[in-house]
Amino acid sequence: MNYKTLKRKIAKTKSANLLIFFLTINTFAQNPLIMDQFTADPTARVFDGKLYVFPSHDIVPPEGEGRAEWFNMADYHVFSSENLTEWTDHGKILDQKDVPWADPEAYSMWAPDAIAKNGQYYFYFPTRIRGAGDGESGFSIGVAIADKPEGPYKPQPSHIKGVEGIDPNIFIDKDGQAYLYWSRGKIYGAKLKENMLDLNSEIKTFSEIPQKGHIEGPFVFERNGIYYMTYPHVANNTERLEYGISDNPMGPFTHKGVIMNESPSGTWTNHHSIVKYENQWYLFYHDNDLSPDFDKNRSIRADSLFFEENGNIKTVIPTHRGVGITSSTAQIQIDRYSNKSNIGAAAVFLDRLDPFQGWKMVLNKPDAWVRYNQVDYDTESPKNVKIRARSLTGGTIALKLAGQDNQEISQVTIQKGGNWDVFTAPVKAEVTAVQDLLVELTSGEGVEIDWVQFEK
Ligand code: FUB
Repeated sequence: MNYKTLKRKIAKTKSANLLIFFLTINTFAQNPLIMDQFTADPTARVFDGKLYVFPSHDIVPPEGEGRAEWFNMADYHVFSSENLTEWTDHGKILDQKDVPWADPEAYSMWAPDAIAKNGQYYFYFPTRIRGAGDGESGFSIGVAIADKPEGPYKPQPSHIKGVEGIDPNIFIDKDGQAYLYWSRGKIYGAKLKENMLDLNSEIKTFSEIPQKGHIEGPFVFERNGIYYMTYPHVANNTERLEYGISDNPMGPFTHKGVIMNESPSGTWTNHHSIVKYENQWYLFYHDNDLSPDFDKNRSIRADSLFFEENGNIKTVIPTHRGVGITSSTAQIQIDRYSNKSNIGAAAVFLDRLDPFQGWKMVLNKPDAWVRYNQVDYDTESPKNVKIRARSLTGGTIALKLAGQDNQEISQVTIQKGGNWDVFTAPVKAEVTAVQDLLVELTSGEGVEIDWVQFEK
Protein backbone atom coordinates (compact mmCIF):
# COMPACT_ATOMS: atom_id res chain seq x y z
CA MET A 1 0.00 0.00 0.00
CA ASN A 2 1.50 3.35 -0.95
CA TYR A 3 1.32 6.52 1.13
CA LYS A 4 -1.57 7.94 -0.88
CA THR A 5 -3.73 4.86 -0.41
CA LEU A 6 -2.77 4.69 3.24
CA LYS A 7 -3.79 8.29 3.78
CA ARG A 8 -7.10 7.84 1.96
CA LYS A 9 -7.90 4.87 4.13
CA ILE A 10 -6.87 6.75 7.28
CA ALA A 11 -8.88 9.80 6.27
CA LYS A 12 -12.03 7.68 6.19
CA THR A 13 -11.92 7.10 9.92
CA LYS A 14 -12.76 9.96 12.28
CA SER A 15 -10.32 8.72 14.91
CA ALA A 16 -7.49 9.27 12.48
CA ASN A 17 -8.02 13.04 12.30
CA LEU A 18 -5.49 13.52 15.05
CA LEU A 19 -2.93 11.45 13.23
CA ILE A 20 -3.27 13.60 10.10
CA PHE A 21 -2.22 16.61 12.19
CA PHE A 22 1.22 15.03 12.36
CA LEU A 23 1.56 13.33 8.96
CA THR A 24 3.52 15.02 6.24
CA ILE A 25 3.07 13.41 2.88
CA ASN A 26 4.98 14.02 -0.33
CA THR A 27 3.37 13.74 -3.73
CA PHE A 28 4.53 14.42 -7.24
CA ALA A 29 2.10 16.09 -9.60
CA GLN A 30 1.35 18.52 -12.40
CA ASN A 31 -2.24 19.77 -12.84
CA PRO A 32 -4.00 19.16 -10.57
CA LEU A 33 -1.28 19.75 -7.99
CA ILE A 34 -2.69 17.54 -5.25
CA MET A 35 -3.79 14.04 -6.17
CA ASP A 36 -4.83 12.46 -2.88
CA GLN A 37 -7.60 14.80 -1.70
CA PHE A 38 -9.81 17.60 -3.01
CA THR A 39 -8.36 21.10 -2.70
CA ALA A 40 -9.78 24.49 -3.76
CA ASP A 41 -9.28 28.26 -3.50
CA PRO A 42 -5.47 28.17 -3.48
CA THR A 43 -3.55 31.09 -2.01
CA ALA A 44 0.13 30.72 -2.88
CA ARG A 45 2.73 32.58 -0.81
CA VAL A 46 6.52 32.56 -0.74
CA PHE A 47 7.94 32.25 2.78
CA ASP A 48 11.71 31.89 3.32
CA GLY A 49 12.31 31.05 -0.35
CA LYS A 50 9.79 28.20 -0.39
CA LEU A 51 6.39 28.23 -2.04
CA TYR A 52 3.45 27.46 0.25
CA VAL A 53 -0.14 26.92 -0.83
CA PHE A 54 -3.04 27.46 1.55
CA PRO A 55 -6.13 26.00 -0.12
CA SER A 56 -9.52 25.12 1.24
CA HIS A 57 -10.30 21.43 1.58
CA ASP A 58 -13.45 20.11 -0.09
CA ILE A 59 -14.68 16.84 1.36
CA VAL A 60 -17.59 14.45 1.18
CA PRO A 61 -18.97 14.99 4.71
CA PRO A 62 -19.77 12.13 7.06
CA GLU A 63 -23.29 10.71 6.66
CA GLY A 64 -25.92 13.08 8.09
CA GLU A 65 -23.52 16.04 8.42
CA GLY A 66 -22.77 19.06 6.27
CA ARG A 67 -24.89 20.15 3.32
CA ALA A 68 -25.90 17.85 0.47
CA GLU A 69 -24.91 19.00 -3.03
CA TRP A 70 -22.97 21.96 -1.65
CA PHE A 71 -19.46 22.90 -0.49
CA ASN A 72 -18.34 20.96 2.58
CA MET A 73 -15.08 21.98 4.25
CA ALA A 74 -14.17 21.10 7.82
CA ASP A 75 -10.47 21.97 7.98
CA TYR A 76 -7.39 23.27 6.21
CA HIS A 77 -4.10 21.70 5.17
CA VAL A 78 -1.00 23.56 4.02
CA PHE A 79 1.24 22.35 1.20
CA SER A 80 4.73 23.41 0.17
CA SER A 81 7.08 22.88 -2.73
CA GLU A 82 10.50 24.04 -3.82
CA ASN A 83 10.35 22.85 -7.43
CA LEU A 84 6.57 23.08 -8.07
CA THR A 85 6.36 19.42 -9.03
CA GLU A 86 6.91 17.71 -5.66
CA TRP A 87 4.44 18.80 -3.01
CA THR A 88 4.56 18.20 0.72
CA ASP A 89 1.29 18.05 2.61
CA HIS A 90 2.10 19.34 6.10
CA GLY A 91 -1.19 18.00 7.38
CA LYS A 92 -4.12 19.69 8.99
CA ILE A 93 -3.46 23.19 10.33
CA LEU A 94 -6.92 24.14 11.57
CA ASP A 95 -10.26 22.42 12.18
CA GLN A 96 -13.71 24.01 12.47
CA LYS A 97 -14.03 22.39 15.91
CA ASP A 98 -11.00 24.34 17.19
CA VAL A 99 -12.28 27.83 16.36
CA PRO A 100 -13.99 29.28 19.46
CA TRP A 101 -16.39 31.58 17.59
CA ALA A 102 -17.26 29.23 14.72
CA ASP A 103 -20.15 26.86 14.20
CA PRO A 104 -18.29 23.54 14.68
CA GLU A 105 -20.65 21.72 12.34
CA ALA A 106 -20.95 24.26 9.54
CA TYR A 107 -18.45 22.61 7.15
CA SER A 108 -17.89 26.15 5.84
CA MET A 109 -14.14 26.70 6.15
CA TRP A 110 -14.04 28.52 2.80
CA ALA A 111 -11.24 30.24 0.87
CA PRO A 112 -8.32 31.28 3.15
CA ASP A 113 -5.17 33.41 2.93
CA ALA A 114 -1.94 33.59 4.93
CA ILE A 115 0.72 36.24 5.34
CA ALA A 116 3.98 36.76 7.25
CA LYS A 117 4.53 39.78 9.46
CA ASN A 118 7.23 40.39 12.09
CA GLY A 119 8.29 36.72 12.11
CA GLN A 120 4.76 35.41 12.64
CA TYR A 121 2.37 33.77 10.23
CA TYR A 122 -1.23 34.96 10.14
CA PHE A 123 -3.81 32.62 8.64
CA TYR A 124 -7.12 34.29 7.65
CA PHE A 125 -10.17 32.12 7.11
CA PRO A 126 -13.91 32.61 6.73
CA THR A 127 -16.48 30.41 8.38
CA ARG A 128 -19.97 30.51 9.75
CA ILE A 129 -20.44 32.19 13.12
CA ARG A 130 -21.78 29.91 15.86
CA GLY A 131 -25.57 30.35 15.96
CA ALA A 132 -25.76 32.33 12.69
CA GLY A 133 -28.32 31.54 10.04
CA ASP A 134 -27.72 30.52 6.42
CA GLY A 135 -26.24 32.76 3.76
CA GLU A 136 -23.03 34.72 3.49
CA SER A 137 -24.29 37.16 6.14
CA GLY A 138 -23.66 34.43 8.71
CA PHE A 139 -19.97 34.39 7.86
CA SER A 140 -17.09 36.30 9.34
CA ILE A 141 -13.34 36.10 9.07
CA GLY A 142 -11.00 34.80 11.75
CA VAL A 143 -7.26 34.79 12.25
CA ALA A 144 -5.01 32.00 13.51
CA ILE A 145 -1.36 32.64 14.30
CA ALA A 146 1.74 30.43 14.05
CA ASP A 147 5.52 30.68 14.38
CA LYS A 148 6.06 28.66 11.20
CA PRO A 149 4.14 28.54 7.91
CA GLU A 150 3.35 24.87 8.56
CA GLY A 151 1.73 25.72 11.90
CA PRO A 152 0.50 24.75 14.42
CA TYR A 153 -1.91 27.70 14.11
CA LYS A 154 -3.70 29.03 17.17
CA PRO A 155 -7.08 30.64 16.38
CA GLN A 156 -8.00 33.94 18.01
CA PRO A 157 -10.96 33.83 20.42
CA SER A 158 -13.18 35.99 18.19
CA HIS A 159 -13.53 36.93 14.55
CA ILE A 160 -12.50 40.30 13.11
CA LYS A 161 -15.01 42.88 14.34
CA GLY A 162 -16.95 44.67 11.62
CA VAL A 163 -16.29 42.06 8.94
CA GLU A 164 -19.17 40.09 7.47
CA GLY A 165 -18.32 37.91 4.51
CA ILE A 166 -15.96 35.40 2.94
CA ASP A 167 -12.76 35.07 0.91
CA PRO A 168 -10.24 37.08 2.97
CA ASN A 169 -7.17 38.41 1.21
CA ILE A 170 -4.31 40.28 2.82
CA PHE A 171 -1.97 42.66 1.07
CA ILE A 172 0.98 44.36 2.80
CA ASP A 173 2.23 47.41 0.94
CA LYS A 174 5.87 48.54 0.68
CA ASP A 175 5.34 50.94 3.60
CA GLY A 176 4.27 48.03 5.84
CA GLN A 177 0.57 48.94 5.88
CA ALA A 178 -1.59 45.82 5.75
CA TYR A 179 -4.97 45.73 4.03
CA LEU A 180 -7.76 43.18 4.37
CA TYR A 181 -10.07 42.54 1.42
CA TRP A 182 -13.07 40.23 1.41
CA SER A 183 -16.33 39.65 -0.41
CA ARG A 184 -20.02 39.37 0.20
CA GLY A 185 -21.67 39.84 -3.16
CA LYS A 186 -19.35 42.84 -3.65
CA ILE A 187 -15.69 43.34 -2.77
CA TYR A 188 -14.78 45.26 0.39
CA GLY A 189 -11.50 46.40 1.92
CA ALA A 190 -10.05 48.18 4.94
CA LYS A 191 -6.69 48.93 6.51
CA LEU A 192 -5.55 46.61 9.29
CA LYS A 193 -3.93 47.66 12.55
CA GLU A 194 -0.31 46.74 13.22
CA ASN A 195 -1.58 43.74 15.24
CA MET A 196 -3.06 42.30 11.98
CA LEU A 197 -6.23 41.47 13.92
CA ASP A 198 -8.38 44.62 13.86
CA LEU A 199 -9.61 47.00 11.19
CA ASN A 200 -8.01 50.44 11.24
CA SER A 201 -10.15 52.36 8.75
CA GLU A 202 -13.60 52.70 7.33
CA ILE A 203 -14.67 49.78 5.17
CA LYS A 204 -14.52 50.66 1.49
CA THR A 205 -16.85 49.04 -1.07
CA PHE A 206 -15.13 48.67 -4.43
CA SER A 207 -18.17 49.57 -6.48
CA GLU A 208 -16.13 50.65 -9.51
CA ILE A 209 -15.32 47.06 -10.51
CA PRO A 210 -18.13 45.09 -12.22
CA GLN A 211 -21.20 44.84 -10.02
CA LYS A 212 -23.41 43.00 -12.49
CA GLY A 213 -23.03 39.27 -11.99
CA HIS A 214 -21.65 37.53 -8.92
CA ILE A 215 -18.23 38.72 -7.78
CA GLU A 216 -16.04 37.34 -4.96
CA GLY A 217 -12.54 36.08 -4.10
CA PRO A 218 -10.45 39.32 -4.23
CA PHE A 219 -6.68 38.97 -4.55
CA VAL A 220 -4.55 42.13 -4.54
CA PHE A 221 -0.88 42.38 -5.45
CA GLU A 222 1.56 45.06 -6.59
CA ARG A 223 4.04 45.05 -9.48
CA ASN A 224 6.11 48.00 -10.70
CA GLY A 225 3.95 50.47 -8.78
CA ILE A 226 0.68 49.13 -10.22
CA TYR A 227 -1.83 47.68 -7.75
CA TYR A 228 -3.82 44.81 -9.23
CA MET A 229 -7.26 43.92 -7.87
CA THR A 230 -8.05 40.46 -9.29
CA TYR A 231 -11.29 38.56 -8.72
CA PRO A 232 -13.64 35.84 -10.02
CA HIS A 233 -16.70 37.31 -11.72
CA VAL A 234 -19.72 35.72 -13.40
CA ALA A 235 -20.01 37.82 -16.55
CA ASN A 236 -21.82 35.08 -18.46
CA ASN A 237 -22.41 31.57 -17.06
CA THR A 238 -19.67 30.68 -14.58
CA GLU A 239 -16.82 32.48 -12.86
CA ARG A 240 -13.94 33.80 -14.89
CA LEU A 241 -10.94 35.62 -13.45
CA GLU A 242 -10.77 39.34 -14.13
CA TYR A 243 -8.70 42.28 -12.93
CA GLY A 244 -8.53 46.02 -12.51
CA ILE A 245 -5.58 48.31 -11.74
CA SER A 246 -4.94 51.36 -9.61
CA ASP A 247 -2.09 53.47 -8.22
CA ASN A 248 -3.45 52.92 -4.71
CA PRO A 249 -4.27 49.68 -2.84
CA MET A 250 -7.63 51.19 -1.88
CA GLY A 251 -8.44 52.01 -5.50
CA PRO A 252 -10.36 53.18 -7.36
CA PHE A 253 -9.55 50.32 -9.74
CA THR A 254 -9.97 50.56 -13.49
CA HIS A 255 -11.30 47.37 -15.00
CA LYS A 256 -8.73 45.95 -17.45
CA GLY A 257 -9.73 42.49 -18.63
CA VAL A 258 -9.82 38.74 -18.20
CA ILE A 259 -7.01 36.68 -16.64
CA MET A 260 -8.65 33.28 -17.23
CA ASN A 261 -11.82 32.52 -19.12
CA GLU A 262 -14.68 30.33 -17.87
CA SER A 263 -13.64 26.71 -17.52
CA PRO A 264 -14.74 24.39 -20.31
CA SER A 265 -15.54 21.86 -17.55
CA GLY A 266 -18.47 24.02 -16.45
CA THR A 267 -17.15 24.29 -12.88
CA TRP A 268 -19.08 27.25 -11.49
CA THR A 269 -16.40 28.64 -9.20
CA ASN A 270 -12.85 29.64 -9.86
CA HIS A 271 -10.71 31.12 -7.11
CA HIS A 272 -7.12 32.15 -7.52
CA SER A 273 -3.97 33.84 -6.30
CA ILE A 274 -1.00 35.28 -8.14
CA VAL A 275 2.57 34.90 -6.91
CA LYS A 276 6.12 35.54 -8.10
CA TYR A 277 8.47 32.66 -7.32
CA GLU A 278 12.07 32.52 -8.52
CA ASN A 279 11.53 35.21 -11.16
CA GLN A 280 8.40 33.72 -12.68
CA TRP A 281 4.81 34.77 -12.03
CA TYR A 282 2.24 32.03 -11.48
CA LEU A 283 -1.54 31.86 -11.37
CA PHE A 284 -2.94 29.35 -8.88
CA TYR A 285 -6.60 28.46 -9.47
CA HIS A 286 -8.94 25.49 -9.32
CA ASP A 287 -11.12 23.22 -11.46
CA ASN A 288 -12.94 19.93 -11.00
CA ASP A 289 -10.27 17.54 -12.35
CA LEU A 290 -10.83 14.78 -9.78
CA SER A 291 -14.60 15.14 -9.65
CA PRO A 292 -15.91 15.61 -13.19
CA ASP A 293 -19.55 15.10 -12.15
CA PHE A 294 -19.68 17.37 -9.09
CA ASP A 295 -18.11 20.82 -9.19
CA LYS A 296 -18.09 21.34 -5.40
CA ASN A 297 -15.19 18.85 -5.08
CA ARG A 298 -12.39 20.82 -6.64
CA SER A 299 -8.66 20.52 -7.29
CA ILE A 300 -5.99 23.20 -7.33
CA ARG A 301 -3.86 23.96 -10.36
CA ALA A 302 -1.08 26.34 -11.39
CA ASP A 303 0.05 27.83 -14.68
CA SER A 304 2.59 30.47 -15.61
CA LEU A 305 1.37 34.05 -15.91
CA PHE A 306 2.89 36.76 -18.07
CA PHE A 307 2.55 40.54 -18.35
CA GLU A 308 2.52 42.82 -21.38
CA GLU A 309 5.12 45.60 -21.51
CA ASN A 310 2.49 48.06 -20.22
CA GLY A 311 1.70 45.90 -17.19
CA ASN A 312 -1.49 44.31 -18.53
CA ILE A 313 -1.92 40.64 -17.66
CA LYS A 314 -1.89 38.21 -20.59
CA THR A 315 -4.78 35.74 -20.55
CA VAL A 316 -3.71 32.43 -19.03
CA ILE A 317 -4.74 29.28 -20.88
CA PRO A 318 -5.17 26.39 -18.42
CA THR A 319 -2.92 23.39 -19.09
CA HIS A 320 -2.59 19.84 -17.83
CA ARG A 321 1.19 20.18 -17.75
CA GLY A 322 1.12 23.02 -15.27
CA VAL A 323 4.44 24.29 -13.97
CA GLY A 324 7.87 23.19 -12.81
CA ILE A 325 10.62 21.08 -14.33
CA THR A 326 10.18 17.30 -14.14
CA SER A 327 13.14 15.08 -13.38
CA SER A 328 13.76 12.49 -16.11
CA THR A 329 14.06 9.84 -13.38
CA ALA A 330 10.58 10.59 -11.98
CA GLN A 331 7.53 8.75 -13.30
CA ILE A 332 6.62 11.26 -16.00
CA GLN A 333 2.84 11.45 -16.28
CA ILE A 334 2.56 12.14 -19.99
CA ASP A 335 -1.24 12.35 -19.64
CA ARG A 336 -0.45 15.78 -18.11
CA TYR A 337 0.88 16.81 -21.52
CA SER A 338 1.77 20.23 -22.89
CA ASN A 339 0.52 19.36 -26.37
CA LYS A 340 -0.79 16.38 -28.32
CA SER A 341 -1.89 15.34 -31.79
CA ASN A 342 -5.50 16.22 -32.60
CA ILE A 343 -6.18 12.69 -33.72
CA GLY A 344 -5.56 9.45 -31.80
CA ALA A 345 -4.33 10.82 -28.48
CA ALA A 346 -6.50 11.18 -25.37
CA ALA A 347 -5.99 11.33 -21.60
CA VAL A 348 -8.57 9.29 -19.69
CA PHE A 349 -8.91 8.15 -16.07
CA LEU A 350 -7.06 4.95 -15.17
CA ASP A 351 -10.18 4.02 -13.20
CA ARG A 352 -13.32 6.10 -13.78
CA LEU A 353 -14.59 4.98 -10.35
CA ASP A 354 -11.45 6.20 -8.58
CA PRO A 355 -10.19 9.45 -10.15
CA PHE A 356 -7.50 9.74 -7.45
CA GLN A 357 -5.55 7.08 -9.37
CA GLY A 358 -4.97 9.66 -12.09
CA TRP A 359 -4.95 9.32 -15.85
CA LYS A 360 -3.44 7.27 -18.65
CA MET A 361 -2.57 8.41 -22.16
CA VAL A 362 -4.24 6.44 -24.94
CA LEU A 363 -2.46 6.53 -28.32
CA ASN A 364 -4.58 4.68 -30.85
CA LYS A 365 -3.85 6.01 -34.33
CA PRO A 366 -0.58 5.74 -36.28
CA ASP A 367 1.68 8.73 -35.58
CA ALA A 368 -0.44 9.88 -32.62
CA TRP A 369 1.84 11.82 -30.30
CA VAL A 370 2.05 13.62 -27.03
CA ARG A 371 4.54 16.28 -25.93
CA TYR A 372 5.65 16.84 -22.35
CA ASN A 373 7.66 20.01 -21.77
CA GLN A 374 10.72 20.47 -19.60
CA VAL A 375 12.14 17.11 -18.62
CA ASP A 376 15.45 17.46 -16.78
CA TYR A 377 18.16 14.93 -17.75
CA ASP A 378 20.80 16.85 -15.79
CA THR A 379 24.43 16.19 -16.79
CA GLU A 380 24.27 12.39 -16.94
CA SER A 381 22.56 10.80 -19.92
CA PRO A 382 20.07 8.01 -19.09
CA LYS A 383 20.91 4.40 -20.03
CA ASN A 384 17.36 3.05 -20.29
CA VAL A 385 13.77 4.15 -20.46
CA LYS A 386 10.84 2.34 -18.86
CA ILE A 387 7.21 2.68 -19.89
CA ARG A 388 4.28 1.37 -17.85
CA ALA A 389 1.81 0.42 -20.52
CA ARG A 390 -0.62 -2.12 -21.90
CA SER A 391 -1.85 -2.95 -25.37
CA LEU A 392 -4.29 -5.55 -26.66
CA THR A 393 -2.58 -5.57 -30.06
CA GLY A 394 1.01 -4.66 -29.20
CA GLY A 395 2.78 -1.57 -30.52
CA THR A 396 5.95 0.46 -30.70
CA ILE A 397 6.53 3.75 -28.93
CA ALA A 398 9.24 6.14 -30.14
CA LEU A 399 10.69 8.61 -27.67
CA LYS A 400 12.06 11.78 -29.22
CA LEU A 401 13.51 15.11 -28.18
CA ALA A 402 11.10 17.76 -29.38
CA GLY A 403 13.03 20.17 -31.54
CA GLN A 404 13.91 21.01 -35.10
CA ASP A 405 14.54 17.41 -36.17
CA ASN A 406 12.76 15.61 -33.35
CA GLN A 407 15.75 13.34 -32.70
CA GLU A 408 14.70 9.81 -31.74
CA ILE A 409 16.36 8.63 -28.53
CA SER A 410 14.67 5.27 -27.96
CA GLN A 411 12.09 2.80 -29.28
CA VAL A 412 10.12 0.75 -26.78
CA THR A 413 8.21 -2.35 -27.84
CA ILE A 414 4.96 -2.82 -25.95
CA GLN A 415 4.13 -6.53 -26.02
CA LYS A 416 0.61 -7.66 -26.81
CA GLY A 417 -1.43 -8.38 -23.64
CA GLY A 418 -4.26 -7.01 -21.55
CA ASN A 419 -2.38 -6.40 -18.32
CA TRP A 420 -0.30 -3.45 -17.23
CA ASP A 421 3.42 -4.13 -17.43
CA VAL A 422 6.67 -2.17 -17.46
CA PHE A 423 8.57 -2.30 -20.77
CA THR A 424 12.23 -1.24 -20.99
CA ALA A 425 14.55 -0.24 -23.84
CA PRO A 426 18.02 1.34 -24.07
CA VAL A 427 18.42 5.07 -24.70
CA LYS A 428 20.53 5.26 -27.85
CA ALA A 429 21.60 8.93 -27.76
CA GLU A 430 23.38 11.25 -25.37
CA VAL A 431 20.66 13.25 -23.60
CA THR A 432 21.43 15.95 -21.04
CA ALA A 433 19.93 19.24 -19.76
CA VAL A 434 16.26 20.23 -19.88
CA GLN A 435 14.46 19.05 -23.01
CA ASP A 436 10.88 18.57 -24.18
CA LEU A 437 9.86 14.93 -24.62
CA LEU A 438 7.82 13.58 -27.53
CA VAL A 439 6.12 10.20 -27.19
CA GLU A 440 4.82 8.79 -30.47
CA LEU A 441 3.00 5.62 -31.54
CA THR A 442 5.00 4.34 -34.52
CA SER A 443 3.38 0.95 -34.97
CA GLY A 444 0.37 -0.88 -33.59
CA GLU A 445 -3.24 0.06 -33.15
CA GLY A 446 -3.55 1.09 -29.56
CA VAL A 447 -1.26 1.57 -26.57
CA GLU A 448 -2.23 2.89 -23.15
CA ILE A 449 0.59 4.55 -21.22
CA ASP A 450 0.57 5.24 -17.49
CA TRP A 451 4.02 6.81 -17.20
CA VAL A 452 7.50 7.07 -18.72
CA GLN A 453 10.66 6.99 -16.59
CA PHE A 454 14.34 7.21 -17.47
CA GLU A 455 17.07 5.21 -15.68
CA LYS A 456 20.67 6.37 -15.29
O1 FUB B 1 -14.79 27.40 -1.71
C1 FUB B 1 -16.00 28.01 -1.31
C2 FUB B 1 -16.22 29.26 -2.09
O2 FUB B 1 -16.29 28.96 -3.46
C3 FUB B 1 -15.09 30.25 -2.00
O3 FUB B 1 -15.04 30.93 -0.81
C4 FUB B 1 -15.39 31.04 -3.19
O4 FUB B 1 -14.39 31.94 -3.56
C5 FUB B 1 -15.63 29.96 -4.20
O5 FUB B 1 -14.44 29.41 -4.69
